[in-house]
Amino acid sequence: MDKHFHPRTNQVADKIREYLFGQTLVPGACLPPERELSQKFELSRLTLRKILADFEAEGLITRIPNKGTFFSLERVPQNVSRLTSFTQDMQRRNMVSNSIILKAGKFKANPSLCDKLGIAPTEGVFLLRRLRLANKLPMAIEDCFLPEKLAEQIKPEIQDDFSLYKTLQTQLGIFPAKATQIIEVCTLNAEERKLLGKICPPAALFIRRTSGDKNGTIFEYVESKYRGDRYFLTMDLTQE
Ligand code: 16G
Repeated sequence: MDKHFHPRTNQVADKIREYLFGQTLVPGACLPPERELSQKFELSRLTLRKILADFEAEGLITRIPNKGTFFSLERVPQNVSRLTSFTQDMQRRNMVSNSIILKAGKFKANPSLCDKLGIAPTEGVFLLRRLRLANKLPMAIEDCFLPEKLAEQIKPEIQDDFSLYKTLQTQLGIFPAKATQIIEVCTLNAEERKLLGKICPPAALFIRRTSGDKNGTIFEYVESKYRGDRYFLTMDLTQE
């Protein structure tokens, strides 16, 4: 807290902190309006704003011009040296994973995409586009391209709680063994930002993954956009 505040302001700031953060926090939720807070704590809007600026500097809240003030969200670590699925990653963090299926159907693929999947240009490609959620909050948009032949076998399973990796393993005996991943920073377009939530910053992680089984047969090519404010990447390094 700002040491230059008047002692009474410091006391009120503590009360506001208790009031806002003492209750069950819903990350990403909107704070009560400034008017309501200033009336409740008998503060001028100017003093309240100074207090909120302090909370923001501490990373407790995020203020977005013209949108409001929100409880900040925790970042989750993503170990990019391990070949895991979204569902596994969330389970490991005790978060409940879920998806909103945005598209699940045949995709008009170009030769380069078929090449990535290791299939002939005449073979069909299936697109599974999902908004991936953790504890009901949007984390990433994932475009998963699968050879149509493979997708046909798992299509009936595609629901909100569908795990591709789990289904491949349990139903088809396909075990993800090796993947190549490229990570870049990208800017989200308006539609993507709408899907990822109103406090989502415009910068995201753009991850492309090509995965295969132990025989080297490719089963997916995935383009994902991960929210820039929800992730940090970790990796295990070894000396050559
Ligand atoms: C992860 C993978 C993605 C895979 C998905 C399966 C990255 C960048 N991507 O999101 O390639 O298709 O998990 O998840 O990590 P699921 O088994 O939960 O459907």
